[in-house]
Amino acid sequence: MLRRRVLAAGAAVLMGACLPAMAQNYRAEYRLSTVLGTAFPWGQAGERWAELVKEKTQGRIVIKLYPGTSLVGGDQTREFTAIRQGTIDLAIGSTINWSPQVKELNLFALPFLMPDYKAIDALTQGEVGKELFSILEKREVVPLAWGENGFREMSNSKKDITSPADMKGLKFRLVGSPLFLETFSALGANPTQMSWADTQAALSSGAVDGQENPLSVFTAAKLSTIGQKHLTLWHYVADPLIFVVNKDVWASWTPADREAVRQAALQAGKENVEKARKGIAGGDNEVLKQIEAGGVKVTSLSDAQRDAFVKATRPVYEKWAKQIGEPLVKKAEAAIAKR
Ligand code: X2X
Repeated sequence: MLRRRVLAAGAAVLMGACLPAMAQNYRAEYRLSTVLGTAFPWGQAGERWAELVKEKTQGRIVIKLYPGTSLVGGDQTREFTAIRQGTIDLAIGSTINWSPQVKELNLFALPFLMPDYKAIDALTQGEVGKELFSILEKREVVPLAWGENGFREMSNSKKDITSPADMKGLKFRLVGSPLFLETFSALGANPTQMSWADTQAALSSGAVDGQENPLSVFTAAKLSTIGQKHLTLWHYVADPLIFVVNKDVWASWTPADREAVRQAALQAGKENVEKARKGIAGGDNEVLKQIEAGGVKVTSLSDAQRDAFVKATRPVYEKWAKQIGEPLVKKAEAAIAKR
């Protein structure tokens, strides 16, 4: 009897010692970085992840959304470094913005690698996706799930574009790694690198003529109202999003809470992909109709027209396949061929 009481008291002391210690490791709030805000599927994914985490951890983990990559002053290509350094606790980032630090993520920006949505899925949901996650783990972030920004279509304020020759001399705003600049240079355009934070003003003032972004971004950012009246659907690249957590933050959580955060990311990612494709994919043209209603001339390319863009950018593809790593690129090409 006495022994049992001593044991019970001992257990109570132990629990008393452990519980506050565990709670102390948890911060009142964790900072989640995204480029786009809640008017866009990307920012909505951030909101949803936070909501699901709160629900699944019974409020133990509270996440605050920082859109506009505001934790790095809007400089989206510095986001990955800030996650590693702990200025950012969690992020949903585009492969484009992290590719300056993680060269393998340039894979998705190889021009015309992915012809359709099935091709994106064949990469993110297959062996290539796993390999990229293990590369990210080696770079000391914890990758949890894939989302999607989308196929990036080209718009400009000057003219309809049906061939690389039409792009000659047009000034395009681009972001990310030199691969983008080289692709647009190969097409004869005049590319300039700029963060999203500066892009709308640059388009409005005419400092740049064009840009490339998914249709969901084109509509939510109302680019047709700032002169972007010519849109070419060329599906040249697509950028998936990746849900990650800083590794020290991850280690500070209990295994059960880590699993809750992972499941929340997987669910928010799945919903995000559906949202990013809504009105765009699978014969549903709602978004395109909306864009045309805004006075935008939408140009689709014939196979022959598209081939001219493929051919012009092929040397860039081949050069960058080597930089990314031929085995990974070959694996991606094989997964797409088998889709
Ligand atoms: O800056 C862009 O173009 C955007 C919003 O699509 C990305 O962050 C890659």
